[in-house]
Amino acid sequence: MFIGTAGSGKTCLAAAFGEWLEREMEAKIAYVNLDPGCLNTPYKPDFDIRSLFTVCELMERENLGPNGAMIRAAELMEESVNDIVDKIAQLEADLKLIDTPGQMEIFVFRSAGPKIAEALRSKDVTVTVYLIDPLLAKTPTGLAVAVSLSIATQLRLGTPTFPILNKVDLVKEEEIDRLLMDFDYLRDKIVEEQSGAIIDLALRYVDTIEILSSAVRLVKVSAKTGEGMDQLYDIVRESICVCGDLT
Ligand SMILES: Nc1nc2c(ncn2[C@@H]2O[C@H](COP(=O)(O)OP(=O)(O)OP(=O)(O)O)[C@@H](O)[C@H]2O)c(=O)[nH]1
Ligand SMILES: [Mg+2]
Repeated sequence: MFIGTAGSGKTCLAAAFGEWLEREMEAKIAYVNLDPGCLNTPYKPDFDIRSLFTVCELMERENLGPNGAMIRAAELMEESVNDIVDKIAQLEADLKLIDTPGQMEIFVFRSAGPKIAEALRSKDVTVTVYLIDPLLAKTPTGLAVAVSLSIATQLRLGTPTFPILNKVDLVKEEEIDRLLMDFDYLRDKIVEEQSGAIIDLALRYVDTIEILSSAVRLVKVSAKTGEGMDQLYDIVRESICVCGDLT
């Protein structure tokens, strides 16, 4: 499952990773679109939530604004969890790539996401890839918040969750690498960035993230250049091997 803040690149990464797996690994891939708000997808969905309802339809039928319709869509998703997960389970593929709604709070922080994740886990090994968008994590504190959202996602969905740095073609790599891998360096940079009492809060925030983060290597990917797809495959494959069978 690909999770991330709005515009973090979930849809493009699902498409790029799927194409890479089909080409390099000769894997059979099933694409699942769980975003009822999107108009087009760069992949051809094998299951599409839009076959059940779309945000546009809900706006018209129930006279709702875009956010109200997204929330209504999340309620409908929750009501149809068993149906949705049965359809995903029936897809025959080596890997199923699940693209999730644009705004992660609709999926992760409401009941639909946790219920879908629980039902998926009961049927198959399920792994979450959490996309950190470098455009949202430009400051050291912003980066700390981005990492903590990945931890919150793991807590909500209950699946093994891997934070990855997306859109790596846009970033000056060394700095962000070091900030993400070296918590002391992150603390130093936060002290430089912030002033006053907020420094103390930010430092304690980083302490908590450090305790809660599992020490994994940082995977950096770009849907645009194809960089890092092999490393993404490695972490997904390793977690599948740990959690269950790789068949
Ligand atoms: N430079 C660069 N841009 C990217 C990359 N991946 C996605 N984008 C751009 O980021 C924007 C959002 O990409 P999407 O894949 O639609 O992101 P999303 O998370 O599915 O977005 P929503 O579902 O609308 O929230 C688009 O303009 C993409 O072209 C990448 O690896 N590099
Ligand atoms: Mg999307």
